[in-house]
Parts: sequence; structure tokens; C-alpha cells
Amino acid sequence: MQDKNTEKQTELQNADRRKFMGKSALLGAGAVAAPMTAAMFTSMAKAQAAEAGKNSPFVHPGELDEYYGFWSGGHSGEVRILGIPSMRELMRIPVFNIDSATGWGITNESKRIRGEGDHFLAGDAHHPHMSMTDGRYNGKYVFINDKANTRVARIRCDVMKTDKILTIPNAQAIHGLRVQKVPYTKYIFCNGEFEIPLNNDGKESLEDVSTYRSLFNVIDAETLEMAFQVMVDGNLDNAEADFDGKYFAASSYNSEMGTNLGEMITSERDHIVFFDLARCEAALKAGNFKTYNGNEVPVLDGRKGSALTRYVPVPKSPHGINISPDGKYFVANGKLSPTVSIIDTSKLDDLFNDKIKPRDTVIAEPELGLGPLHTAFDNRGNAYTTLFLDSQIAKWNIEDAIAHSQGQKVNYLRQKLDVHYQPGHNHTSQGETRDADGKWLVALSKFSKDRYLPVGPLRPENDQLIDISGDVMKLVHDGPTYAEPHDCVLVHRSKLKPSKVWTRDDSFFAETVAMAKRDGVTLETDNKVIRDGNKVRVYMTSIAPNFGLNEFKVKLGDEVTVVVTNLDQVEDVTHGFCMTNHGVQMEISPQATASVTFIANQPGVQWYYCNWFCHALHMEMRGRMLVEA
Ligand code: CUK
Ligand code: CUA
Repeated sequence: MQDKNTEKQTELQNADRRKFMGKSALLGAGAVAAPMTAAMFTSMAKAQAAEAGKNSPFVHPGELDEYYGFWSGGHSGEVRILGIPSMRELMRIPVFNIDSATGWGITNESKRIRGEGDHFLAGDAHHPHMSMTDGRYNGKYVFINDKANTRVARIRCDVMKTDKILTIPNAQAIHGLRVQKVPYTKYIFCNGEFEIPLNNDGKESLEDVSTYRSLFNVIDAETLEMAFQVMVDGNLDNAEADFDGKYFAASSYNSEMGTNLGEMITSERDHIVFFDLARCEAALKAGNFKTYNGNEVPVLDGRKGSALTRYVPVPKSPHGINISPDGKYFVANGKLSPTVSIIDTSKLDDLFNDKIKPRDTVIAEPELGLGPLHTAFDNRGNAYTTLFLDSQIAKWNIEDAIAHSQGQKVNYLRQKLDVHYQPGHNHTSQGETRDADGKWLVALSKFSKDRYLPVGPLRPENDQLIDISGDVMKLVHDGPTYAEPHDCVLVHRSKLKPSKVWTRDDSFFAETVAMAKRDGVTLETDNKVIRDGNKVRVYMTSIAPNFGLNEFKVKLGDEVTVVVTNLDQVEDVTHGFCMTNHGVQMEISPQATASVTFIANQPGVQWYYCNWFCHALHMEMRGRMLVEA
């Protein structure tokens, strides 16, 4: 067994696609006989070339994109906004990272939001998902997980800033994250991927893993506080919600609860865990929970045999779990099996009422190719599955796959398209909502290899845009991106109405406004220096190309807080504040207030300047701080 596992691992680690193609039979299952050969696909593709999509990827200068794409920035810790179909990067939203341009992690406002995790300078963002109403994007929030430091953050889509971050207790390495789709996003939920002792207090051992658990975490979307957690058997990976408001689902690749690779890939089947939301809420209300690690978060017991969960066995170390936009089917992606498992959502009630067995919910297991990781959907009954090892997207028809599994002679595979290379997630335009429109597919390829000019040993990833509007998928654009787009969502622009300037009563800087009030300062008019022991608060306005204060004095060792209020009303006239030689800078967008605190630890004259280009006299927008020895 160990040898076989080592062999599989070697295959997984070897990222050369050609080698995989040659040795594919070594990777489990043996039978990789797809219903159509590559040559047949080629001739079919040629015959249908006329039926390729008619979407134009060209967005000419001055034109606007049709979709907002929210991209995970992976281990850069940020979220990015791309325009689709141009694939232009429109904005970066710092979340778990420190950002020099905006002062995220430097300003007092961002430090408050970063909260107890402020000392972390890093993060690992994977799954950005927007809040929904009745299964449709509502344009309010985007949520994102931090696998590295077990956190979840929320981005406000009116100002496109992170406004809350929660550290999840009792769990480790938050991975899969999704939102409740129906009736609205009351909850978001996410998975603790790594198994740890439930009371993780240093009294446990590395040998005895019997107390190790993974937790399914349910969070109140509005307060971004923990609602409850559910203890499960096995670990948890990715997650998905139904379109009925009843069930959440999570995949488990390590049902073995192994602690090394060999142990983790022993079983031919792992499972998808389904969670009955109403039963979880009832258990919570009835007080059927325990608490751990000295915190008050209720932990429900959803291990095998519990009424709260059901475990559906699927092959093999499944990864992504995705629901079709008509709400009928969950698709579990086999990863180490060349198949996906289609789970009929209409059978889940019977499963929870013990009228059928878990495997009875799996109505088809079509074979697609090597390394299925994630599946996306159009609005015409087709699914698009990434094949990591084959470096392809498999387009297949769901109803045909079900008919095929019932013995009908139908070909469910529609096309396999080469992507470059090794795709992880893919996502269709609005494909995780009822508004799936079947226009665009983005493949997030983990390797770019030869697709771009070489830039040293570290290469960009490759986000590829595919037109899926016709019968034939057509690759139309290569987009290099920096580490690392695990996942993205494509939201029609009609769903979003971002603010053009801040409103003065925004909660983002409300605490700074309250501080000014305590100091008797009116931020919109006053330019004042207030001394409070060795703390000095410097209040100034900005209006292009002037700061309200041209100079101020402090004493060596003072703790200085500079508060800048940008009085400009004009869209896009953002100012910056940088105090030279102090590692201090920040952005102040129109009508915003921002503040930063530092120690004046160098005697003499220090210039401060505006570092967001704002005016012909931007270079002159500066002033002096005298630090008296
Ligand atoms: S995961 Cu990266 S390829 Cu974090 Cu959604 Cu599947
Ligand atoms: Cu103000 Cu540049």
C-alpha cells in the first residue's frame, strides 16, 4: 500500500502534463477510457467551429466591462477586482496583508478592523463569495477565508474595503467558504481543514489522534460573529449550500484522519457531509452542545450517527463540491478518481429521514478525466469540470450523464479544452447563483510555464478566459496573475453600486470622528494640534493641493497621531499622507478621514507629503514636522 501511495504522490508532484498523459494509467482507477478520444474531439471541434461562442472579449479603451470579478489573492492575502471580459485588474482590496499604498495595516482604522490578528503580517485567501438574496447576488458583501491564520473577513461592496475580520476558535486552517443562498445570506459557513485536538492546550500527543477533530463553522453574516460549530468525522475541505435553504455540504478528503500523506489517501472513498440547518438550529436552541478551549462558542456533535448530519461516501479524496444553478444536483469532484459524483438534492430529505441509504443519493458518477477539482455551470444544463492532471476543462451534460449511468447510450462529454496549465478552480459568469448566464468561464491555471516572457524562477499563474456562449468552448484570453487565484466569482455589473465618494458618517472612520469630538475638534473645518501628556494629536484637512497644516511641532519621543480629513468632493481625487523616514503612509479618498499613529523618534525637521498624485501641484503638497530634542 505504501509503495502505491508513494507512486501516486510522485505523480501528483510531477507537474509536467505530457508525462501525466503518458503515465495516466498509473493514477488509480486504471480505466481512463473516456467516451471520446482526443482525435474525435479535434474533428468534432473543427466541425463545430462555426458554433463557437460569439462573445467578444474586447473591451475597447473607454468602454466598461460587463462583469466584476472578485479574485482571491491567495497567499498575497488580498482580494482583487477584475473586469470581465477584459481581465483588466481594476482594484486590489487588502484584507489579510499589509498594503503600502492604502496604509492597510498601518492606519488606525485598518488596525481596528484587523483586531486581534493585527500582528499577523500574512494571510492565505482562497474563497471569495458574495452575499445573496433568494439565490442571487445582492451586491452587499464579499466574504473571504484566511487558511493561514484561521480567519474569515468581510468586504463591504459599497466602498470595497474590508470591514470585519473574525478569528475562528477551536478550529485550524479555514479553507472552503460559502454563503447561504436561500432565503438570504443569514449565515456564511466554512471548514476547519486541519484536524486538531478539540481542547488544544498542549496536553495532547502527536501519537494519539483520537481526540482530533475538524469543525464546520457557521457564522452570522451580519455581525460576523460565530453562530455555532459542528464537530464531524473526517476532515473538511470545500463547501457549498443548496438553493432550498435547508442543507449545507462539505467535502472531506481525509476521512481516514491520517496525519501523513500515505494515511490520508488510503481509502477508495471519502465522503461529503451534509448538514441539516434546521436541526442544527434546533439543537442549538435546546442547548445540545458543548464548549471547548475556554470560549463560549457552542459546538454541536455532528459525528456519524448524529441527526444533524449525513455522510455520503464518494471516491476518492474529493475536493470541490458545487451545486447546479437549478438547485437539482451537487457535484462532488473526485480528485484522485477520474469521476465526479452527482448527488440528487431531491433525495436529501429522505436521506435525513432514514428512508434511503447515503449512497442512494448518488445518481451518477460520470468519468471525465484525471484530477477533477472543481465544477462550474452554464444555464443550459452543462457542467465544466477542471481536470488538474490532464490540464483540461471537461464540458459535460448533466442529464446525459445521468441517462448514461442508467444504461442509455448517450455521450455526456461535450468537449475537452486544453488549458495552460493544471487548473484548480474554474468559474462561470454568475454560475453559483440562479442567474447563471452561460457566457464566460474563467479557468484558474496553477502554472503558466511557457505562456509568458520568462521572469525568473518564480512564474505568474495563468487565468484563462473561455467563451462558453456557443456549443464549443473557445479560449480567448490569457491573464497572468500574481499569487494565487484559488477561486473567483463573476458578478454582473448591474448587481453592484459602489460609492463614488465617502459619506462623512461612515462607520469605517467613526471611532476617529468620535476621538476628534472628545478633543473638541470639527474635522471638516479645524486644523489643530492637541497635546495630551506625551501624546500629540494633529488634525488637518486636505484639499488639492494643500494640507490644512503646513507645519507642526512635537517633542522627541512623543506618540503622534495624524488625522487627515479629505475635503475634496471630486471623484477620484485621493490624497495620501506620508511622514518621511517613519514607515508611515496612507490613502485618504474624497470625504474620508484617515489616521495614523507613530513615535517621533528622530529629532529635527521631517517633511510630510501627499503620495497619491492629486494635482499639478502635487509635488508641492507637503509640510514640515519639527521634532524638538
Ligand atoms: S481550493 Cu485552491 S484549487 Cu483552496 Cu478552493 Cu481547489
Ligand atoms: Cu494631494 Cu497628491
